[in-house]
Amino acid sequence: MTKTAHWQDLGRKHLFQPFTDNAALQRDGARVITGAEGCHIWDSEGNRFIDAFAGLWCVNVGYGRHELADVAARQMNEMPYYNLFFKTLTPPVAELAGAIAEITPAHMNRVFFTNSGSEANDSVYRMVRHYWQLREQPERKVIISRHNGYHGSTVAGASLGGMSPMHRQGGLPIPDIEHIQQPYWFDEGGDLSPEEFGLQAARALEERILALGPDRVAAFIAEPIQGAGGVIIPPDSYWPEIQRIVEQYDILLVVDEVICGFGRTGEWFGSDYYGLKPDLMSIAKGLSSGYAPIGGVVMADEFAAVLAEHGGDFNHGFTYSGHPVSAAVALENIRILRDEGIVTRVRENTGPRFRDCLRSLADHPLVGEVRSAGLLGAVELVYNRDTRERFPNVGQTGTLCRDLALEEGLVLRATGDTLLFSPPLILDDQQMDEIIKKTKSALDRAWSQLQ
Ligand code: PXG
Repeated sequence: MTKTAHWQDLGRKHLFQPFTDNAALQRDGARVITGAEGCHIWDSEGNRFIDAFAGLWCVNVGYGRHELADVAARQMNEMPYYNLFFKTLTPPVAELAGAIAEITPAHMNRVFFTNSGSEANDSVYRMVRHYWQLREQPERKVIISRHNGYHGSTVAGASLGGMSPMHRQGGLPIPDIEHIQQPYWFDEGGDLSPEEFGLQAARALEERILALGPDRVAAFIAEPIQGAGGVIIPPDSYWPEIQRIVEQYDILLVVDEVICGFGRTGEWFGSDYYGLKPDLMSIAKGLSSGYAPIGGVVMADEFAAVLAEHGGDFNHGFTYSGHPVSAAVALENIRILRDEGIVTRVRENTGPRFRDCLRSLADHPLVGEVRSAGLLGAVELVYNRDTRERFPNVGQTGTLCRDLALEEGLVLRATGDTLLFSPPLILDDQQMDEIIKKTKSALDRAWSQLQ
């Protein structure tokens, strides 16, 4: 048996894999990824791929950064574990909290650590309710979110998210979570201009607040740009109107920065990109560039003061909240992003260049729209370019293009008939050209197969 067959066999017998049809995997076997460097990964058969997806939207500084491995080893040798419970802390966690406060918006200076984005959003759920109890408005319980948003896989995370295939498994969402329209002009905008549609989608929030009664609504949670939902970049009219509405009704604004944070849009956070004033931000992924599991909830000063000064014991936390090894890795990762000017480079150089490169695909007969923000991008595949009509079996063309791209040596993601790009932020011009060239061949081959 080859090594690949051996690992696939073990996987078939003993693994149950996330977001995977495990029966199909029994037939097909998994791809075994064994190595990675910069923007590339290798499988166990020696095939090399350019990773236009940065793992799972997370390897912002690219693979193979020895500085990150070195700080992890140093921290493990020095002190592999201690916790933040019962009035203790560890140096890397304190340093990391300070570094996060420096790069987050000026009014946000405290962070609660978790191990993932899902745990961050579960923590948000509890913090928000705790906050309104302390403000003596316990009836403010409802959190409003959006259809097709993604906020994680835990019970609260999946409930806050608006993914119906997730809700169907396990009877979600839990009570007092409401979903409103997403600002997805390409699919849902009809004959409205993007600006008109953006306002309409934002006003769905106000309508829901009024329907529920403003004194029942605790918070609105959203990704600045929906990632897993399809890199949905809202029209320019959307976020200013949302900001107006949350302020008018005194609703907390929770910005899920798990994908948009740490330079993805060319700013440190999606909140900077759109000029938002969040009360809470969920962070994970790019915080450590995926090298170690860590996430968190960053709190506005006013919010943190209510919990800290009036809340007594905060009865919530994880054994690994602020794990020192993950914290040391995240701290070094932020240093790399800052000292190497990676975020600035995405804003001034690679982001605009990526937009131009994607535009070169816009005339393809399969393509209905291309869009990007920094190094987040999407290509919409359509049956009819003029009417934005999709192919009858939505998802088939996206999957076909994704599989053909893989044959070309390119990893990207398809959500329905939308191709998604989220490459490492260190991508150079030549690598960007390689991604575009391989995407174009995949589109050409898909087009000729569909004829
Ligand atoms: N919020 C957002 C915006 C995310 O994208 C989470 C929270 C949850 O983070 P954790 O660390 O618990 O996974 C995410 C994660 C996909 C895909 O198919 C995306 C995510 C996770 C799994 C699959 O694109 N995003």
